[in-house]
Amino acid sequence: MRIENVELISIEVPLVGAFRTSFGTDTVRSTFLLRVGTDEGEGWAEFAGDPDPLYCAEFNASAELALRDHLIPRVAALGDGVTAAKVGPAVQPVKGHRLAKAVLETALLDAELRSYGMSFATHLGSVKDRVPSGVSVGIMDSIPELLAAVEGYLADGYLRIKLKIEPGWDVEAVRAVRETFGDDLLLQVDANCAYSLTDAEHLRGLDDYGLLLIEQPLEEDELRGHAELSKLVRTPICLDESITSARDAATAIALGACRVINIKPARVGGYLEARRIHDLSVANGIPVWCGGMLETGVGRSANLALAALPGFVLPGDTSASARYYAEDLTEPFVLEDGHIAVPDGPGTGVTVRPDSLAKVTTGRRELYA
Ligand code: OSB
Ligand code: MG
Repeated sequence: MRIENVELISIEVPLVGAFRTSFGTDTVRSTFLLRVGTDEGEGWAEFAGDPDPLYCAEFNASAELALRDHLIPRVAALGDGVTAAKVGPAVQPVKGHRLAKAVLETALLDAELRSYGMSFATHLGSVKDRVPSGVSVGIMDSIPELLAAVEGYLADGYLRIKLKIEPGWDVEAVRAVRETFGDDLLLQVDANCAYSLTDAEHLRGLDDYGLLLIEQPLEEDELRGHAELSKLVRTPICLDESITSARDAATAIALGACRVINIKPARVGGYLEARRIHDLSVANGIPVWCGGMLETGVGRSANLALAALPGFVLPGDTSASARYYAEDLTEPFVLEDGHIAVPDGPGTGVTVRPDSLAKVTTGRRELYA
C-alpha cells in the first residue's frame, strides 16, 4: 500500500449535554478526522484529543504539526510497502505524540482492512458480536440533577454507571447513587488525576459503597503513589492516563499500582499496542475495559471491535451515539438490551455521511499530497 494523500478535516460536533470532568467542561466535541488516500483505497480515523492539553499533553494543533512534519513523512517514506503494522516502527524515533500516531495508524489500518474486506473485529481477534455498554456521567451542579441523569441512563438500559468525581463531588454523590439505585448497580468512579496521596483517608470513604473501581485518582506520572494508595483503599485502583504503552502497563502491574486497566487505543498509540496491553493484562490476571474520548461513530466503531476481545470483561464507556450526539457522523450506534453490536463490515464497518460531516466541518487541510 502507498500513501497518496492525507487530509485533515476539523469538526465541531455539539454534545447533547455539557460534560464536566475534574479538568474542564465540554459542550462540543472539537477535534479532527484524518482521511488517508492510498492506492488500495481510503481509510478514516478520528483524533481522540481536544483543543486544550487538559486530559493529556497532546491537543489538536500539536497533533496536526506532528502528523504533517514528522509522522506522515516517515510513513510515506515506506513507499509501496506501507502497512498499518509498519507505522509503529516507522514513527518510533519520534518521542511521544501517541494520540497523533494512533490516528495515522488507525486510518491506515482502516484502508488496509477494507482492501482485504476484513473487519477490525476479525483482525483484532474479537470473540463477541455485541458488547455490554456503560456510561460516563459528568459532574453536576446538584445531587438531584445527578440522580435524574443516572435514572435516565438506567432507563435507556446502560449496564454500568461511571461517575466523574473531584474533591467536593465524590463520597456524597456515590452514596446518593448507591442508596437510590441499590446494591446491584455496577458503579465506578473516575477522578482524572484530581487527588493526591494525602487524600487517601478521604478516598477510603468510597470503600463503603461497593464500587467496581476508582479510575486514575492521582497524577498520570504517580505510579508509586497509586501503588501506595492501593494498599490504603480496598476499592480496586484502575489506571487510565498513566498507561501510555504496554511497557507502562507491565510496570504498573509489577508495582501493584493498578488492579484494573482502562484501555484507550489513542492514548497508547493505536489499536496494535492496545491489543498488546490486552494480552499482557490477560496474562497477568488484570481485567480490562474499553474507555472512550466522546468519539463520534468514526472513533467509536473501532473501539467496539476492541471491546469484543476476550479480556474485556467489564462494561466499557462505549455508549450509544445518542448519549453524545443528536446527529452522529455515521449510522448511529444504538443500545439494545444494554449492548451495542460490534461492526462487522470491512475496516471500521462504518462510513462517514457526507451531509452530516458537512454540517460540522470547520476546516480542511491537505497534510500530504
Ligand atoms: O477519563 O475516561 C476519561 C471523556 C473524555 C476524556 C476522558 C475521559 C472521558 C470519559 C467519557 O470518561 C468517555 C466516553 O464516554 O467516551
Ligand atoms: Mg478516565
